[in-house]
Amino acid sequence: MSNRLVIGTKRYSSWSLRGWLAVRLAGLDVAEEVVRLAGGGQTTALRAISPNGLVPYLEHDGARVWESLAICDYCAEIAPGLWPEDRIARAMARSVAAQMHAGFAALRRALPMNEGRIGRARATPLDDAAVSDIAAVVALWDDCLSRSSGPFLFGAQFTVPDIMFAPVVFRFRSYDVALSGKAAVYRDAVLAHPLMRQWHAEALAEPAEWHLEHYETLD
Ligand SMILES: N[C@@H](CCC(=O)N[C@@H](CS)C(=O)NCC(=O)O)C(=O)O
Repeated sequence: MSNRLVIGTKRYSSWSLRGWLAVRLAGLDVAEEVVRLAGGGQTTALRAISPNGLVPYLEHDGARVWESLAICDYCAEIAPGLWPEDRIARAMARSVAAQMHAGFAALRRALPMNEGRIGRARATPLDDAAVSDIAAVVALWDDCLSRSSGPFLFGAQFTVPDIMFAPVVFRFRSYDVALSGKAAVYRDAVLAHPLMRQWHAEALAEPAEWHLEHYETLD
């Protein structure tokens, strides 16, 4: 078994971004394999690679790990700073990360990640469920940030909750979702992180043939 992290098209693959951030922050020495996504779960090549037929997927020193949150947890065994040290803060961080992993489906549906799109709001009004998801995310961030020394959700380190929300930050920039106060400062800190900048640059460098019309024409 090789040491590798398999991810999808960087322009669109929000779950891949989470796995990649965890692996990079933990400093795992793995080869990166990017699979061109067909969209809508139609990337048949993935079925022969990962047990859930999805990316991200990690092989590391004999371990096989799939599901982004499991990859975060695996990386945190190697780099414990990926979770807050304090037990009570860690309990909250785990809950926040799990809430993002399991939820906010309406937001994800209405604002799919597209790193080629910057600052263009959806012309079609967002449905109530998406608006309510955005408000819930901002409330959750505000709650964490009110207890955090900043700039991230649980202090100075980029931890798993920040990883889980990183694609949401990209989406808020792409679709020009207005933020203010602590949430806006947090968004800017996440966008300024060197790994976020690297992912964005690499997404823009992908071949134009990889672009999916559905996401590029969303209005
Ligand atoms: N719950 C999974 C979701 C993974 C997922 O949906 N990945 C998408 C890419 S963002 C995928 O592999 N899609 C396959 C496809 O589009 O064919 C996780 O947390 O890793």
